[in-house]
This record gives sequence, structure tokens and C-alpha cells, in this order.
Amino acid sequence: MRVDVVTIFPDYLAALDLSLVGKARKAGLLDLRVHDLRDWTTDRHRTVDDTPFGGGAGMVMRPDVWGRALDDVLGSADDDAPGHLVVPTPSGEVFTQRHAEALAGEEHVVVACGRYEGIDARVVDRARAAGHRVSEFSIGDYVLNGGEVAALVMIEAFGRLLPGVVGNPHSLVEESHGAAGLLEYPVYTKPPAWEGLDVPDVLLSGHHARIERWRRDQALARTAARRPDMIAALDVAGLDKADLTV
Ligand code: 6GU
Repeated sequence: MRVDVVTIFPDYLAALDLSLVGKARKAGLLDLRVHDLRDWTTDRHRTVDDTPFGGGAGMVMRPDVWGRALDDVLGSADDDAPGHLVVPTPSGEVFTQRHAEALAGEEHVVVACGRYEGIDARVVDRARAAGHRVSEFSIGDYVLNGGEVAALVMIEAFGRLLPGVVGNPHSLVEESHGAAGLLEYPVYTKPPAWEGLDVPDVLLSGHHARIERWRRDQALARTAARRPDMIAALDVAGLDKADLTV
């Protein structure tokens, strides 16, 4: 998979050299390239922004600079692997594990990181008109200074789903926001007693069926307490009789 990130702060993306995503890059599973938007400016001051038409606070990123950058990086919609344009923005659709799964199946993703009050709206309009797929995503209901941290979040979320990146694919199945639609159960390791706190007996019992039942009950109780919206969204057909007694 190829991922291009365009930003005025390329150093923000340095963290993508580390950890799982870094390993995926070194293993050749992820071809990640970070670009400085200012490379597409034409003036001496390398200007990327200007004041908003209609007035108001802050600055808006210029469409001409972004247009040149995307012409180079996104390519043409009828290329072999046309880029899917991802624009992090607090006014986007909320990014979820389902979006991460969809992006992990793409051949080419281009992330356009805006700063200031955002990117001139014609940039996204023009990419769509040219036939590109465009997704505007928010990572949650709070405001960041720019799209870079959101880009890190999204790239880590889909990067770890690329085949071969996570060592044990089974760990992708049970984790929170996986297929079960529940938060993950609590986990414990050695020592079994620590500062007067004991690991639940059932986990030391070796009784596989009881352990499975306990974990599912914990996941259900936790999800009900912390994320009632996820309980409401559960498919009732996927529940068993014991689930309904939690
Ligand atoms: Cl994607 N960008 C910014 N600037 N703020 C955000 C966000 C994105 N998602 C949540 N807050």
C-alpha cells in the first residue's frame, strides 16, 4: 500500500518511523512518503495561506498551492492506482474502525493535512469533480490545531490492519471495536497476587469455557457502563441466552 502525507510540518510525522508502522515500512508492506506543502509554493515567502473571503478570524490555506501538490501526489483518477484523498478536519465524518478497515484495503491513500482555519473548499470539490474518492474525517469531538495528529491516528489505525503487520491476526479479532461490537475484557498477567490485588480465580482455573463466558460477561458489562451507544447498536441475533442475563 502507498500512503502520501502532505503537510507544512513534515517533522510531525516522524513518529511513523517507529513501532508497528515503522516495521511495516521497513518490511515493504507500507510505502509511506511525507511531503512538505511549501515545496509547491511559487513565491519567495513560500506562502500557503491567506485571509478568508467574507471575513472572520484566522487564515485559510490557498487552493492553488494545494492544487499543484495534489496534481503531483494524487495523480489522475484514471491512473492504475488513483489516490483516495483523506482530509482530516473537525467538520468531517467521525473516523471509526470500519473506516480503518476500508482504508487498509486501498492501494493508494493521500492525506492532506490542513492548518489554520482549514483548506479552501474548492480543493476538495475539484478532486471529487476529477473523479477521485474523497473522505473528510474527524477523529473525535474536540479541536486540534491541524490535521497532522489526526493523520498519525488514522495511519496507525489502518496500517496495523495491513496483512502481515500485526504478528498474530487473532489479536485483531477480539480487540475493542472488533467484529464483536464490544469493548475488550480486562486482562491480567503474572504475578497472580500483587499488592493485595488478586487475578480473578476463573482465569487461573484452566476451565476454558468458563473463562470464555467470564470474558464475554466482562466485555458486555464494561460496554454497557461506558458505551451504551454500542450496546444499542448490537445485532440481537448475535447474542446468546447467557448474554441476556448480564
Ligand atoms: Cl481531523 N482535525 C482537527 N484540526 N481537529 C480535529 C480533528 C481533525 N478531529 C478532531 N478534532
